Amino acid sequence: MPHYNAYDSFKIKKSMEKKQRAKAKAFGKKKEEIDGFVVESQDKYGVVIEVRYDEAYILYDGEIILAKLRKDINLVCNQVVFPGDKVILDKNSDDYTIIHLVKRTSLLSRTKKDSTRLNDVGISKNIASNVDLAVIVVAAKEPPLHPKFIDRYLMILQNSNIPTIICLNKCDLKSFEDEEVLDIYRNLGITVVETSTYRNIGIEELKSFLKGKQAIFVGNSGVGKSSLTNAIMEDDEIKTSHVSDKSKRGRHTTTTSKYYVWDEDSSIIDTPGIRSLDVSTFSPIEIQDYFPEFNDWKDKCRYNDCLHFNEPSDSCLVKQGVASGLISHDRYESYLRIMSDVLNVKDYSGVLNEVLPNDVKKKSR
Ligand SMILES: Nc1nc2c(ncn2[C@@H]2O[C@H](COP(=O)(O)OP(=O)(O)O)[C@@H](O)[C@H]2O)c(=O)[nH]1
Ligand SMILES: [Mg+2]
Ligand SMILES: [Zn+2]
Repeated sequence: MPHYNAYDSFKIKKSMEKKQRAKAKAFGKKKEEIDGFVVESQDKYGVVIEVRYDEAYILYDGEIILAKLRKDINLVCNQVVFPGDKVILDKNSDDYTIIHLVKRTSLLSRTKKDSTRLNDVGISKNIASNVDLAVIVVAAKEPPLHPKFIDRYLMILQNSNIPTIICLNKCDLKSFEDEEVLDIYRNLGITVVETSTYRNIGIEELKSFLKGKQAIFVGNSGVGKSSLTNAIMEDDEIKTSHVSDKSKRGRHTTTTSKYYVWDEDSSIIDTPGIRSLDVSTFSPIEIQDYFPEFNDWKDKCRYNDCLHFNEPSDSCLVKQGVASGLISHDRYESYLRIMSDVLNVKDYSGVLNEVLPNDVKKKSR
C-alpha cells in the first residue's frame, strides 16, 4: 500500500536526519564555545552589517569600519558572524578585531542541499542574527504572486520562531486573483501589508510594523526588497547602499545580506533572492503543522499518522476538505509540493488531480 511506502521512507529519512543533526550539533558547538568568545555583556558593541569571507563591515560609533576576526578562533569570518550580530571590538592603531560576540536572541538559517555529497545531507546556512521580525516580500507581478513563494518561507520562519508578516509589493499591478491569494494568509491571521514603491503606497504602514525592530526582508529576487529598503531609507545618499559607497565596490546587486539602520533602534536586513529553500530536514509528519487550516480536518482522518498524501480520499478528511473547496487548492498543492520533496517523490499531480473537482483540474494543469 502506498501509505506504508511513504511511512517507510519517512522512517529511513528520520534516522538519517538524527545522525546529521548530531553531526551538525557537534560542529556548531565547537564554534560557539571557543574560549569565552560569546559574552552576555552589551556595553559597547558594533553591529555587523555585511560579512565577507574573512572580514566584516561593522557599524560602530556611527561609522562603518572593517574588522577581522580574533586570530585564535581559526575560522573564517563568514562562518562565525552574520548581519545583525552584535560584536565587541578591539582597536590596534587603525585595525579593528572582533574579540567577542554578544549572545544572540535568534539565528535565522536555512538548510541548503549539498549536491557535492552522495547522500542528501542538508548543510545549514546562516542568514542573519537577532531578527525580531521577518517580512516575506512578494510581488503582484514579475514574479507573479503564488502561495508556493510564501509557504516555504513561512515554514522556515515559524520553525525559527521569528514573527512574520507578508508584504505584497507592486500593488500597483494587483489583480483580483491576487486578492484571493492574500486572503488565504489573512484568514490564517497573518498580517499582510500592500505596498508600491512606484506610487509610494503603504510605505508608512510598513514602517509602522518595522519600527523599533531589527527586521529582515526575505523573498524571491525581483519582488522589490531593495526598492522597499531604499524607500524606507529615504536618504538619496544611502540609496546605493552605504557599504558599497565606502568600499568603492561599484554596482550594487544584492549578493549578500546587508543591514541598514533607518531610525533609532530600527533596522532592515536586505537579503538576496534565495533560489531554493530546502525543507528536507523537516519530517513528513510535521509538515502539516505548518498548514493550520488542516487542523479541523486532520484529526478525523482514518489513520492517525495520515500524511494526506497517498491515503485514499475516503479515509482522508483533509482531502475531502480540499475537494469541497474549504481548504485552499493552492495551499494543498503547496503542501503536496513540499511533501514530495521531503518524501523524495517525483510527481504529485496524480494525488492532486484525484482530489480537485473536475472544473478546477483543467485550470491547474
Ligand atoms: N510595478 C512596480 N515595480 C516595482 C515596484 N517596486 C520595485 N519594482 C521594480 O521591480 C524590480 C526589482 O526590484 P528590486 O528592488 O531590485 O527587487 P529585489 O530583487 O527583491 O531586491 C525593479 O525593476 C523595480 O524597479 C513597485 O512598487 N511597482
Ligand atoms: Mg535586492
Ligand atoms: Zn488525511
